[in-house]
Amino acid sequence: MAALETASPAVLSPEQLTFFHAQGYLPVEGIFTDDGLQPVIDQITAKLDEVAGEAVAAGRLSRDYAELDFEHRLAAINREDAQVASSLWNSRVVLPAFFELMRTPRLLDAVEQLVGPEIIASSVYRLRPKVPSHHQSPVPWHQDSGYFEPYCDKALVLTVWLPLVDATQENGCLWVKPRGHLAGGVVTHRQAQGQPYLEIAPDVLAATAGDEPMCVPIPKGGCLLLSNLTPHASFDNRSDIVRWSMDLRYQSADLPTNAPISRTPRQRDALAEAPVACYPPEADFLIRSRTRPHEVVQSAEEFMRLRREHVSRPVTNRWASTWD
Ligand SMILES: O=C(O)CCC(=O)C(=O)O
Repeated sequence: MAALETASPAVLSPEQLTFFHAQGYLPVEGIFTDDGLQPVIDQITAKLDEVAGEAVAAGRLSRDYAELDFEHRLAAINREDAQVASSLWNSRVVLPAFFELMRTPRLLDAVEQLVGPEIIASSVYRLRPKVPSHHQSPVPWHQDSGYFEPYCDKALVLTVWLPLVDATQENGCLWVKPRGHLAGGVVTHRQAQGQPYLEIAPDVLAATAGDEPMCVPIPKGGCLLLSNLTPHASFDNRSDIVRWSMDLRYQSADLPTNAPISRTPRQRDALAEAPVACYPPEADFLIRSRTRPHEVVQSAEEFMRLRREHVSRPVTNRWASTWD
C-alpha cells in the first residue's frame, strides 16, 4: 500500500498567495522567532569580534567597540574604518547558523507553497550589514533575474529577505515596484557606476509595467517575499543603527541546479539545453524533498563544505559588465 503523503502545513493564506502572484511581493510577519534568529546574531557578533580585532591589530581601528549592542557596534566601527563592514558584506561570510535559518520549518512550509515540495536552497544567500553612510549600503533598482542565467528568467526563484532588526524607511527597508514582475521578463540592466551592482536605469524603470515604487517596512521576525522579476532597491540608511539583514533564495529542483541531486532520465532530458545552474558561481543544495529525502543536506558542516569546495563557474554575461 502506498504511504499516505502528509501535506506540509499552509503558512500563507489563499489571499496572501493571490497577493504575491498579482503584486510580485509579499510582506509576511512572524516567520522567525527570536530564538531562531539569535544564533545567527551570535555568530555574526563572533565574526565581528574577529574582523574588528584584526582592524585594531592593523592600526585601522582604535578599539573594537565590543561594549555596543548588535545594532550600534558596526555603525561606530564604520565611522573609523569602512573596511570592516565591507568584509562582512554579501557572500564573504558563510556561518553555520545560516543553515538552520535557511531550513526554519515555518519558512520552508511557506516556500513550499510557492516553489513546490522539492526545494533547492539557491547559492545566492547574502548577509547585508547596511551601515549608515557606507558606500556599499544603497542597492540600485534591479530584478534578481538580472544576475541569473537567462534560461531561468521565466521560473520562480523566490527571494526571502529578512531583517535581523526592525527594517524601517529610515534605516533602509526594501523598496519594490508592485506588479513590476508583470513586465514580461527581465528589463535591460547595466553595471552601476563605481559599485559592484547591476542597475535598471531610471528611464527603463519608469517605462516598466507596474505601480509607483513603495517602501516595505518589515519587523524583525518577518520577511519580504519577492519574485525574481520584481524590481526592488534599497537606499541610504539615515538612522544611527545598522540595518542587518539576510536574503535567501529558493527554487524548485526541476530547474537547473548544481546541487548534487539525482534525476530521472525524463528530468535530465528536460534540462538537456539548460545551464548548469540558475546561478553557477556558488553552490546550491537540496533543503527539502519527498522524492529524494536521503539527498537533503542535514548538517551545517555539510552545508559549509559544499560552499567551500564548490568550483565556481561564470554566469552568462548578458549586460557586458566588467567586474569579473
Ligand atoms: O538588502 C538590501 O538592501 C538589498 C537586497 C537586495 O537587493 C536583494 O536581496 O536582492
